Amino acid sequence: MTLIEKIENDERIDFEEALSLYDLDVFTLGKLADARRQKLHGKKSYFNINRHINPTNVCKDICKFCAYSASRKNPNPYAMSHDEILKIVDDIVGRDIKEVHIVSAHNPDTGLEWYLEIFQKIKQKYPALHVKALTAAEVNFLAEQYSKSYDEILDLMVEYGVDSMPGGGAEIFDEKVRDFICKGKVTSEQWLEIHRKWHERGKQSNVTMLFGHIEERKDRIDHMMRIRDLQDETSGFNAFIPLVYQRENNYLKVKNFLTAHEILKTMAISRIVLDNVANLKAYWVTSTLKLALLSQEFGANDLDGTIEQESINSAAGAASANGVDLKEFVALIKDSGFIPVERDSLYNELKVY
Ligand code: V47
Repeated sequence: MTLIEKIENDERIDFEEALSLYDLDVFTLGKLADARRQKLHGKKSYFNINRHINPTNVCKDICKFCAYSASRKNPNPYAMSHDEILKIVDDIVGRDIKEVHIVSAHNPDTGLEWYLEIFQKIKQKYPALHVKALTAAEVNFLAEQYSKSYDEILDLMVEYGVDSMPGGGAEIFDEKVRDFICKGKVTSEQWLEIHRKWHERGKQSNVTMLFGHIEERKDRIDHMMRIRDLQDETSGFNAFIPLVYQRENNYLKVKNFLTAHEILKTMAISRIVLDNVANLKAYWVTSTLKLALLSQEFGANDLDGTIEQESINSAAGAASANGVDLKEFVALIKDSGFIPVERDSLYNELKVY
């Protein structure tokens, strides 16, 4: 049986086979990935109405790719008060927003309560609002900073009202690449352990992959394989989110940037390799809206959301500072030949447009 037949028969492929997929032409890959997508989701493309909040940019870690944290290149440190965060939440709830995605830098000066009590305050006021918050990198930071175990931090998250965990901080799991781009931060093993423990609590999360910097294709496949292994154990990942590296205002000197061709191939390959993760998110913030729409033909079935405001990726050059208008978003998905479906944070359908 050829590799293509194997994929068409929905058989699992191994590392070498996955890597060799990059040798196929982009259209063949697109066709294979689209068949998988259509079996699971037909022509539906999901999104949610959400708002990102990034409460502080003060960070004890130094990731070379990051343009968001306060540093020599971005000397504007800030940390929002809970009242400031609640004011944003008050405003968005009135506009039908159903999820807040709260991610911060690793600020050693705020105290553990500052990180956690805001979730409780939001949930007490708006029990129906989904709180997606704290990456595994933040969990690791809080555990180290306040001498707690992961179990203790994760239990506190549940107690204070975190509904699901975002997929940030995964970057690239290969230890050599990881050491170069973000040494000192949560390790790959720790990142996976934290998500395993979160899933063991009956909770769900996402997983990202930062690509297009110094990693090689084999590192991306390795990253996907480690995710697939954990997902076999827990089934806790809702979505895989490849993040296209943004080049501005950071310390990572990358000469060659990804072509659209390579991004689409990677999308398609991740749909094929991650046969146990239902949703592949084309995060328009880092890929551009146009390429995210095209990614729908290459396996992606989710376009994240309207976002409203975003600070981490836009600091590094992404055109996402102000989100996207809902009407325009829906029209773009329709015009591209897909069915826009508003979902909640756990992928229950809310409205088919
Ligand atoms: O982990 C930082 C990335 C992530 C850059 O779970 C960069 O639904 C590109 O994880 N170029 C945070 N990326 C964002 C994130 C996320 C986004 C949307 C949805 C979800 C979800 C999660 O942003 C970080 C890091 O990998 N990032 N700098 C950069 N220069």
